[in-house]
Amino acid sequence: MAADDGADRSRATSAFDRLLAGEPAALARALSVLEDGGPAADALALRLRPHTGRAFVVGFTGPPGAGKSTLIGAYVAELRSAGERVAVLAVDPSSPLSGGAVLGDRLRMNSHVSDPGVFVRSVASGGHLGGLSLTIPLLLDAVDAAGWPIIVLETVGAGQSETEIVDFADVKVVLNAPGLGDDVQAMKAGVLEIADVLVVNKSDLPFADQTKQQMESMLQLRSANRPLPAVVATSAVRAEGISDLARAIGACTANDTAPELRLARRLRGHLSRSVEAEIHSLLGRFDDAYLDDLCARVRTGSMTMPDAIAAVLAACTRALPECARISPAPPSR
Ligand SMILES: Nc1nc2c(ncn2[C@@H]2O[C@H](COP(=O)(O)OP(=O)(O)OP(=O)(O)O)[C@@H](O)[C@H]2O)c(=O)[nH]1
Ligand SMILES: [Mg+2]
Repeated sequence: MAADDGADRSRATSAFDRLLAGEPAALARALSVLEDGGPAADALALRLRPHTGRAFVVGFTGPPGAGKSTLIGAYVAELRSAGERVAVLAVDPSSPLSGGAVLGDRLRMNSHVSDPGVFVRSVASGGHLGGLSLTIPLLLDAVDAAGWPIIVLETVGAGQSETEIVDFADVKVVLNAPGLGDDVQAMKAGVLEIADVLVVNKSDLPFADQTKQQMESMLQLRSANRPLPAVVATSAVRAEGISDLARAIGACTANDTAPELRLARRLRGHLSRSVEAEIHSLLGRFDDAYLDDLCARVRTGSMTMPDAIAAVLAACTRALPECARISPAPPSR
């Protein structure tokens, strides 16, 4: 699929054409190539690029167990009843890929497994070359190129993931639910800051109203330069509040920018994530003695911290693209 590099050029071309024509099996294979990384992934990503920029990405994030998968299942059903085709990429922290009903069950999307208007893919969060945040945008490109107009992205709201969603989702839906430990207090301020739609799921449970009130009062802390997100109560298991959710998401999509600007934002996220990852990996190859020396200079006042940072960045730049161990001469005193 990925190779233009000789072995079977005509088969590779037709597999790519089948991907562009929206054949699910061709898309599934392309996603595996991208997940595996390496030159085949790079070549495929390059071929996909001209075919991207149409899809709208709706990201769902929130703490483990808040009901993201169940709610996405209900949201997908709502979209289907409106005649929309939708793809789902779910980042699964626990297990590797599997297909068909098992996957549908784990993602709580059993009813959609046999629906040709729905494409569901679980993305294992472990074992990616370059980290998940470097893989997601490529996977989105493939699904986009395959002609899916709406892509729902599920990530667990822990660690880096909620910021991943900022970079790659056009609408950010942030969930919480009553009974998850510290409830809203446990939500990081950053998550509230990024939300376009806030959801209190499990509205059938006791204390859901309090959770919603807490969320609404937390919003006072949000910086004033962004419009307040809609706060929606849902019960994913009872399919209640789902049309409110779809309406709130739809309102965001109506206000959003042109497709080329959405794609530019996604590429920008990919670029900054990749640069961060590159610098992080280069930093790990510096001689400790060199870094210690810089810190000693900062401590004694013979160098400012901004100058030390500039020295490290300059050394990183010199090291690219070679992967030699970085041990630059110490800066002159
Ligand atoms: N009472 C109630 N339970 C719900 C609701 N939505 C989901 N659940 C239950 O909550 C549990 C977790 O649901 P999931 O949809 O797997 O939650 P998730 O956020 O996707 O979980 P992770 O992907 O593991 O982070 C399941 O047992 C669901 O049946 C709801 O609206 N009400
Ligand atoms: Mg889930």
